[in-house]
Amino acid sequence: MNSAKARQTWSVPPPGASQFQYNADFGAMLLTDNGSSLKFEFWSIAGGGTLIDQYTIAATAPVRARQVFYNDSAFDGNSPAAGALDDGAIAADKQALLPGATATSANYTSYSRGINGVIVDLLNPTGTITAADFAFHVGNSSTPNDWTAAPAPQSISVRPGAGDGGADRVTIVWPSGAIRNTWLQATVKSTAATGLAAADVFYFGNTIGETGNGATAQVNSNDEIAARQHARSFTDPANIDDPFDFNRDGFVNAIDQILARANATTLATSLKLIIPSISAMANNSASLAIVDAAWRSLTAERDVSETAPNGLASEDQTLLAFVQLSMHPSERPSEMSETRSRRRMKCPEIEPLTDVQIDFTMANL
Ligand SMILES: [Ca+2]
Ligand SMILES: [Ca+2]
Ligand SMILES: [Ca+2]
Repeated sequence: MNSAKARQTWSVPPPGASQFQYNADFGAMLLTDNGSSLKFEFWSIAGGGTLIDQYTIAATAPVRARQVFYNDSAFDGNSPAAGALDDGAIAADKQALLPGATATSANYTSYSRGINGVIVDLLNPTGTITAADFAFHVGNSSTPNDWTAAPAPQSISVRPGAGDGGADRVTIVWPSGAIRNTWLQATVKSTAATGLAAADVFYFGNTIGETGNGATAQVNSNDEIAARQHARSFTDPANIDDPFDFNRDGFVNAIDQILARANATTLATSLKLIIPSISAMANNSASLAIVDAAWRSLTAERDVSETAPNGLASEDQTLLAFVQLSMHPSERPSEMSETRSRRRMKCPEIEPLTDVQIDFTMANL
């Protein structure tokens, strides 16, 4: 990337060791990702490769997982209470919609009881988690600031260490049917108890009877017919990700057909494939702040004597780092997320890092 001044999007291999050459003439960068930290190494190419500088930042993303589960279904033993059995009812094929991303069928459920269970894994919370650490809103537009308060949860409970990577698993349960055919915005607040540097915002949707069969989330006769055509019974029960088992009882039968029919929508009333406003993304910027700090620290630590001999001190070098670093694998974008720090250097002085740009594109997984 010689003198690259335009935005570029790179594709990267899955998390693990990855290697990028950012400048054919002057250097290379090695990114080593071991899942909990990311090491930047800047190597010269001239002279056979010399390590010029390095910096390691820890992956501290305290929200390790955001999941929706089918509470009170066949998959948690038909128990409306929160507990360890709920882990088996997690909709593994669903992912939280993050601010700025476009909703797909992977972000909403078709569950007949609506959204009645959400799990958040919090790493090392700094206090006792209570309802006061969350906010919930419901709506069906891309402007969540206009949404209304969601029904209050029935319970919020914590299982220490039961979450991803040893995080505490926070289970939030609503009465069945209280939140349905809508989007839910969940906010994990920055509080003394959560220890989050900034609020963490995510979304799940629900539209009962939707099979995810079209370009929209409209529930119509096609969904009903699809349920009819994909029957499941005791002999070949439905898996948790079966798109036709709307009541998650493990069967696909007339009940599911009726659910689709009873919850039919028009295009106007259907669940919208929203793009929750990007402004909310600032709230998810804890990891970006780490990136920013890393770059600033790099500049602060580096001096001319280090850089000039190895050729890095040419003007308008563009260094790229990637936002993989402080993000948990489950939320790493499949498409490139890019952090770019443009460092203007003029020997023998290095100008302050004044134009840090963070180009952050969340893609749906
Ligand atoms: Ca349960
Ligand atoms: Ca449909
Ligand atoms: Ca069923």
